[in-house]
Formats: sequence, structure tokens, C-alpha cells
Amino acid sequence: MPTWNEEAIRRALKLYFIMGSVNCRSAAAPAEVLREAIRGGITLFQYREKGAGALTGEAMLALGAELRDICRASGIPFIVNDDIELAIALDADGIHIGQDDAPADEIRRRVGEGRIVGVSAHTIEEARKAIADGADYLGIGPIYPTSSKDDAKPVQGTRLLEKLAANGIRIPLVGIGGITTANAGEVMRGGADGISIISAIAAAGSPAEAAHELLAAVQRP
Ligand code: 3NM
Repeated sequence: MPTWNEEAIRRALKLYFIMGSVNCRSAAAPAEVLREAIRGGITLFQYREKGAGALTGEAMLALGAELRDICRASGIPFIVNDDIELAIALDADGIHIGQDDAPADEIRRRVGEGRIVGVSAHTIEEARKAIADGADYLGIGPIYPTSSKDDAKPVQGTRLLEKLAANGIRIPLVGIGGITTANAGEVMRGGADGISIISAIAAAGSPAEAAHELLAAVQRP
């Protein structure tokens, strides 16, 4: 397993694609969407099998293994959302947790050293706590309105990103929630190292083209 220093994580966050089977257009197979997204230039992938109709048990594990193998073949780090057992079973490169999960230090102990631990933070207090607990990066959102998360917190624009920078907080940061090619530049200018995307890639007519355009927007903020 590669070692993840801060700069490697910052680079990987640039275009962070998140997907589960429910996020894909009805006819599109998740594996094909992921392959296309990789072709378009994503730099990191998170398997997030959540929401109404999500797979469970063996089917969730099997899809995860398929998506992990696609990532491995292309050198894209593979992160699992929330589920410690699944992250270990899939030998994921990392895990992403929310505020309802155990603290980052406990999660790291349980998944083992060498894996990336990312934490969602919605306030500066949550960010400080996650950093103290040893998070490798923070997901900051929702920046814009999103329909991909039922229990999303109130939209906050780039305010928290700017506040973190103003307070000298330099942990790798990725913006999330409603990000598109039209607003990606604003997120980067707000201080993010990258953007996390579900629907603007997973539900796009061409995930490859969508990813390609998003990457261009991130590279030229
Ligand atoms: N977490 P889309 S917003 C998974 O605010 C997730 O922490 C959020 O999906 C947070 O790119 C979100 O389709 C959904 O808006 C992002």
C-alpha cells in the first residue's frame, strides 16, 4: 500500500468522484460509469452505496470489489464511505466518515495504519476536532444545494472554506455539494484543493466528458 503524505492527498483530491449504484442513470452500469469517469480524468474515487434501493450484503461487497479492481488497474485510489468492515474487506486505500461516526483516531486504529481517513465537517469546530483526531483531509459542504444527500446540512457556499484559510488551517480540503463546471472555479478560489462530485458525473449523459470538463475547471480556477 502506498504511503499517503499530505501533498499526495492534496493532489488526489483534485477531482474526487463519489458513486454508488443508485447514483447512476437507470440504464448505466456503475462499472461503466466509473471507467468513463476515469477516462475523463478523475483523481480519486469513493464507493458510497447509500440511499433508497442501495445494495447490501454480498451484492454491495461484489460491486465494491468490481469498482476497486477498476480503480487499481488505473492507479486511482479507492475510498469506502463510512463502513469500516467493508473498507477492510475491500482492502480500500481509505475510508470517509461523517460526524455521526466514531472519531478519526478510533477509525484509523480499526482500519489499520496506512489508509487515508477523510472526515466531513460543516463547522470550524468540527474541522478542528477532526484535525485533532488525525484526519487526513476534510470534506466541506454542502457548498451548493444538492439532491444527492437526503440529510444534507444547510447550504453554506464557500464561507467555511474561507474561514478555515483565514484561521491558518492548512489540512487538505475538498468541497462537496452541488458542484458543477459552472461553480467549480469558485470552490477552488474559496480555498479548496479539489471538488467532490456525485451527480454532475454519475448522472451525466457522458461521464467521461463531464469529468474532463470538471478537471479543466479545477485546473483553471
Ligand atoms: N455529502 P452532488 S453533500 C455525499 O455536505 C454528500 O457533506 C455532502 O452530491 C456534505 O455532487 C453530498 O450530486 C452530496 O451534489 C454531493
